[in-house]
Amino acid sequence: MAYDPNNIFARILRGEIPCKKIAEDEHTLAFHDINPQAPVHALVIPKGAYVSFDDFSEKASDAEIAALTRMVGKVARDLGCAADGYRILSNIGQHGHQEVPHLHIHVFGGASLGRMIN
Ligand code: DGP
Repeated sequence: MAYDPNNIFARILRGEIPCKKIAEDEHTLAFHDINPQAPVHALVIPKGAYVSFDDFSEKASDAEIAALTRMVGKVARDLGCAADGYRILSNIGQHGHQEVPHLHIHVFGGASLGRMIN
């Protein structure tokens, strides 16, 4: 799938649409989800044009991959989730029910989340 430069997260990255920013570095941006599914629900995205984790895992530089990983952990710690635990998730493509075609890692926390896989 070709990257759509007008997807909503690309527009957030360009500052065309506001977001509740949590943190930012050279390669990543973290912000609160507009429709939170848990007391903490953050999104961490790369600044590069990657449709999904599939795309990112194949094409991103080691620096971009490291930055995204570090930012996910930092956001979870900064939002107070590290002690009691949290969940990270990325929906990928049609079967994954991905809605926004720019890679995003969901960070859920702040409450017991229930089991997803038994
Ligand atoms: P997914 O199904 O994994 O593609 O989830 C997309 C998420 O993006 C969903 O939890 C809602 C969130 N979202 C969609 N539009 C916006 C927006 O304009 N701002 C913010 N902050 N989040 C958004």
